[in-house]
Amino acid sequence: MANYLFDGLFGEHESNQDTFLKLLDGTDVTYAAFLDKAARFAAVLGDAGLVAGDLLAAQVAKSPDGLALYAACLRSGIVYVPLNTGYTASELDYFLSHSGAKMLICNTVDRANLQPLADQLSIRLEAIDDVSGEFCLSLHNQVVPPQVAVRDKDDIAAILYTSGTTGRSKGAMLTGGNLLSNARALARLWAFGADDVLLHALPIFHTHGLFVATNVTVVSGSAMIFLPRFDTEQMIQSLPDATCMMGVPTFYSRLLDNPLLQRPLVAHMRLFISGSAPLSNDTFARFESRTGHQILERYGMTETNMIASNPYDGDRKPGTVGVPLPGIEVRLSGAPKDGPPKPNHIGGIEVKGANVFAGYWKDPEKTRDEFSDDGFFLTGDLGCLDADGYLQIVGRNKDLIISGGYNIYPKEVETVLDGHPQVAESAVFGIPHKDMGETVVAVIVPRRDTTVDPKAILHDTAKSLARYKVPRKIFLNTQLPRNVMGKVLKAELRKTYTALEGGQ
Ligand code: MLC
Ligand code: AMP
Repeated sequence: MANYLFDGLFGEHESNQDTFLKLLDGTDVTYAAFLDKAARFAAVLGDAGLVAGDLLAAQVAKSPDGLALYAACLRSGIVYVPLNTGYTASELDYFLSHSGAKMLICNTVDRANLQPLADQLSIRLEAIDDVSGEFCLSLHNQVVPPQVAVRDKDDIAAILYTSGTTGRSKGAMLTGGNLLSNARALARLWAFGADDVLLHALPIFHTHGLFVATNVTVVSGSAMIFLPRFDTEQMIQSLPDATCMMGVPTFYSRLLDNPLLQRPLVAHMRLFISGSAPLSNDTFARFESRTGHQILERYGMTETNMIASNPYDGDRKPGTVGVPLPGIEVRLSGAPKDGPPKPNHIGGIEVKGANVFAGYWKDPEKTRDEFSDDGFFLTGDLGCLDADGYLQIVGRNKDLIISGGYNIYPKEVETVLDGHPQVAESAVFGIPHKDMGETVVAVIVPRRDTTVDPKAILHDTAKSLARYKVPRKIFLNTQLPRNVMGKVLKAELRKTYTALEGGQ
């Protein structure tokens, strides 16, 4: 195969006149039109000097063109580095410097803000939606698309940055083999077909929206209702035209808060899938009683794509993430090597298979740290297996907060807070939140002889951190609880402040 991933995903769609994207304004984009746009992007990127193996970073609002840019990179073998649209310039500085991306694509509204950074790093900056700019104009003028680049199964297709427990983000390198094997496995498992219409309201800079939702749709030749973002009313309006939906648990709890979500609205739906964060038993039960549908929960990670899923046919057990996908090995640390899993044994979840990434970009040491000697990836999640082999995630041995499906590593936020002139030290942790599952809060020990202004601290923090990482509340204290080793007792803080906030 000339281009393992691109051909595997899009190979059969070049002249496919079926709808790929259904847009809010009533426009439909066919597969053929989408791939024509991707070919034009590929030509423009080639003219700009990018070749297979170069990195392209994109911080773009969700749009059909944003998605075509992803397809263009796969077509040209350019390594796609999608970035959360919430990242501030100072966060981008790290991603761009570390990745060594040759080009950054943004939206026109952000261009002035990003130009100084691009100049400083000598990165070419282009706006995807500047219709009068040279970049977009040359898109229309392209007539002969370049050859599809030759890419192997093991070539890196994308690098997705994930935060780390040390506060430093790591770039997970995903190969064509990783992405295609997972897309095919999921499409088969969830019985996706050409008649499906997926309601897509997720961002397209993360594994969930970009790989799970988009790649599964493409390998199945189905269509997506491509919403710019999650909006409950919009979802309710779009559900009658969809057959499936994927979302984080917040999508489901927000839908449940809307009285228009009733059985007749979704009677025709084939499948509701949830992931990226724990789906509560309460949401599962309320959704089933209101709609008659059992949400299918699955589990994955940027580094591993999807690992386990509840079945399409068969028991969907609430509170579990189902069984490992075909061909993927899952084991728990400390479990006996042979024989059936011991019920109630809790261990670190370790994974091996074609889904597991190729390592962290420019970080062989970190890569080594996160694999066992026999090649299993250590997820940092804690789980147990029931007698039927269903995996339950019972906790994490990584200091991580998941808010509305976004991961926040406390260390990164603490580093920023600790650098503030009013702060002596800080502890950041998550407390339960009705809408987001967890929300970020901080306890701050003020510096002596300073007047603290929590509002000012939060305002200053938001200058360097994306807003979803900024604590929703700051509590002041004279000291942080520590154990004898001097480690801050986060569990104790979580308990104390959850009680104080009444569980939100
Ligand atoms: C937005 N905000 C958030 C937030 N999303 N804060 C905390 N957590 C979040 N998830 C901030 C905004 O910046 C804004 O801040 C304020 O909250 C307004 O919120 P909102 O309007 O209510 O948020 P909304 O835009 O509706 O977004 C909420 C959401 C969105 C849940 C719809 O976050 C979302 O689409 N989440 C999906 C994330 C996702 O795709 N994760 C997959 C990761 S891949 P302010 O300060 O300006 O008020 C992965 C692997 C796997 O995990 O297994 O899938
Ligand atoms: P990310 O690094 O953004 O890819 O997030 C991956 C993490 O999300 C995993 O390590 C889990 O902690 C969490 N996660 C994903 N899916 C689920 C799920 N269904 N239930 C609980 N946690 C999940």
